[in-house]
Amino acid sequence: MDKHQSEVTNGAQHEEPSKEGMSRRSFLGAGALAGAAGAVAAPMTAAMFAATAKAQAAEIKNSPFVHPGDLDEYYGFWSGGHSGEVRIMGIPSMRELMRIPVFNVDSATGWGLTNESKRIKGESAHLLAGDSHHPHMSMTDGRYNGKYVFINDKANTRVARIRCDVMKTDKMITVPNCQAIHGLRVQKVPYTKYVICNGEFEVPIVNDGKASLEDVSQYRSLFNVIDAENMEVAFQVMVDGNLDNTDADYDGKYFASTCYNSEMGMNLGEMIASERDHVVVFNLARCEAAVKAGKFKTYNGNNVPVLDGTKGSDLTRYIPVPKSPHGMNTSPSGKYFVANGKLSPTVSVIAIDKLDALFADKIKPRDTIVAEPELGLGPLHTAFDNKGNAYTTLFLDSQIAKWNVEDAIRAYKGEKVNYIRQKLDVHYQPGHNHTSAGETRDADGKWLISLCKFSKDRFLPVGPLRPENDQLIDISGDEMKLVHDGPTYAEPHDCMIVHRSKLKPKKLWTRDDPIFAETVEMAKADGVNLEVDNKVIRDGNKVRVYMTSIAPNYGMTEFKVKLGDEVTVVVTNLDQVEDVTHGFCMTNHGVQMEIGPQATSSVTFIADKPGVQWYYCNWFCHALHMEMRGRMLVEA
Ligand code: CUK
Ligand code: CUA
Repeated sequence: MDKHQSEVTNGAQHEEPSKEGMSRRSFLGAGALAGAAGAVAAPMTAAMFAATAKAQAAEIKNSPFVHPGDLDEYYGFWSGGHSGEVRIMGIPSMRELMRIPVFNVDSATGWGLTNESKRIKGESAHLLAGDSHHPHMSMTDGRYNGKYVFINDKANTRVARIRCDVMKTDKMITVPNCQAIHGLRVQKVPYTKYVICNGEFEVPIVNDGKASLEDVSQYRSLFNVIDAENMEVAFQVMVDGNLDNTDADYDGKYFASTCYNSEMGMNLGEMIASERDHVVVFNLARCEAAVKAGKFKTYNGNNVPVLDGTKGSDLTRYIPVPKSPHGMNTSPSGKYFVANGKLSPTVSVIAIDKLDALFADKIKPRDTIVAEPELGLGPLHTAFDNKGNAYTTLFLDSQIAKWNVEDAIRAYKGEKVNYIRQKLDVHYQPGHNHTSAGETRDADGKWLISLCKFSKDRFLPVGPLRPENDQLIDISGDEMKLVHDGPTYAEPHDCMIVHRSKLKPKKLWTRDDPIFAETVEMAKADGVNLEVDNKVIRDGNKVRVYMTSIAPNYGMTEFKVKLGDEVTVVVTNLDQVEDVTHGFCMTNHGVQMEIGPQATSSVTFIADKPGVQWYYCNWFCHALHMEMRGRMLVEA
């Protein structure tokens, strides 16, 4: 137990941390027996009291109940699906700690409205919607490093990055040459140099309006490799079929993506016609060498190298698996890629240590499959513990199947072993699931989240639109135990659970933060010292209003502009006090924003209404928060 972890637990446990490997059930069992003996026979001895206290401590440790004032042991990062955001959860309490607007517009923080957020959104600043699916944290040597969380936007073919020191989106790109970025993961080893993601929908590779709806021979789906630090597409790999989900190995050599619709059908009937689809494995070293050697083409007027990874290429291998696989998950042992069957009741286990031989053409693609356990109906995604077990969501059965990977491999060889350990009902129709640190070497086998698409009868009815249900499952014992139902709004697809020791978010902004560096530069050019000045700068019909804020005052409580001016208000929050966030809202102009302590934020609007317009602070900051306001006079 590390220091951080012991801080999280309760007082009783500080004296007697339960030992790793000692199951909760056996612990509880011993305590319960001691208690029962005490009740029927002689008064409890000191030893019995101690045993009971121990049992209670063990109970508390695995309880999802986090007492008021206590902190969670894990951060959870949840995608917000077609709400376009990312949410931070506390695990195991399942308390929602924060929302990070990404592809959506956020009225509270001004994300999508402020100049800083528009700069980050770049060419897609005009887009106000998104569909976020897969949040994944950067890693070093196969372990979360607390630096970034990456997330895809299926709706608008984008990838964004969240900076974990401030928990704000700091980069966003639109990926060219493809449509609908879906599966996204990170390179795990040696570190996250690349973010990998799939362009799901196949489109004409030159999509200039000259392609037809009938001839689909030039339609392609692309695998995208993005430089994680500068957030530029390093290269793309063209494949056959369309790509779905993806994951990386623990050797820094291979990426694997599931591929459904290998028939390249354009409607449902055509898409599910063939009995087999495939997993595409990408050879990173060969891809990088091909880019270096200039063995690529460019399309659609951009300069992103596109490699040919279609069948027969030496950059890829196609491993046939039962039809329409969906989730792709690497076991934390680093030994296996698991492709989840979706339309097949099986998952396909690919031995990563056989891939060298596959790429050397010494074995056939199917020779890499070492197990294909039958788990139930609609397997979508698989998570792992640290004891060799896997947990697969069964969408149609509304269950999670716990199975043992090595036993499934033995069964595939013909041995009579039961690899299924347990099936647990979840409520209802689970998509993704995720275990604590389960996509890293730190998988700890404590918690499992099941992201259920339907809640049906689990909560008070709230009209035709119902919440989804994120269920928390204790997997620390031999049996999975459902411990919490958590309603969520549209639509967490995926999540990940990070031990709190991995993250050290800032309490205040630093004045030189790159997120508002351009605004600081603009002030400098205007001769404004943001730390002290409250000034109006006129530049033709553009007006820049610089003001400071310290609770409960704006540094400027009135200013004048002319009707039709383009007004940029820049607020610098000089408060040095944690948690004192101010806001700026210009009434009747549709603009508002958050200004965190020591941050600078700006927003631009047209002064299109003559007369007096009040502006006010919309983040509650002080007993005199209501009084924190001022007037803009728009002269006709
Ligand atoms: S996908 Cu949603 S359930 Cu976008 Cu990861 Cu599988
Ligand atoms: Cu400042 Cu409310």
